[in-house]
Amino acid sequence: MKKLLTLVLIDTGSSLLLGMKKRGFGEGRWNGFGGKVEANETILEAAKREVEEEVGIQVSDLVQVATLTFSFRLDESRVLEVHVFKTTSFSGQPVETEEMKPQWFLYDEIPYDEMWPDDRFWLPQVLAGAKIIGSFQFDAPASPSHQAKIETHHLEEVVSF
Ligand code: 6OG
Repeated sequence: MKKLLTLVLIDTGSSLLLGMKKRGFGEGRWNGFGGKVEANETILEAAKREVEEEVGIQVSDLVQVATLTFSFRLDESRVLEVHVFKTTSFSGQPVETEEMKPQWFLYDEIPYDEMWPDDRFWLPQVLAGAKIIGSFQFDAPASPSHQAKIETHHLEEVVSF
């Protein structure tokens, strides 16, 4: 079954707000903010809710910049469709929560070595203004003891979503 997820990039144009994931899927990696879309909400509502829950700020003017599909060879039941949004507008101050420890990174200091390995393929393009449809096949689901590796990937630039 395909799981729908959101990922929000809070981007000033020269730096990006990331959170260190403290627990659950992706623990120990820097990432944007997001999570599962619940049955009673739209993808956009889920994206805003997750940002507020994970880092305590309210975002508006979300623009979709990517749709990424992740599959895992050794766990074919897990397929993730992640809808990625970017925004420059938010209100409130980022705060650390039980899930995420936030930090601003200048574009050329983004810690790709401590992020999901797919990020270095699509994130620089998205920060440069591109819109991307991407798919990545990992060898296995990540666990703290296993660094998941990308086996194949495909990226396509689109004009709009
Ligand atoms: P929760 O499980 O905390 O949501 N996510 C990924 N992000 C990247 N860059 N690469 C991946 O490669 C990802 N898999 C999941 C989507 C998980 C959060 O992590 C993102 C969500 O924002 C496999 O509810």
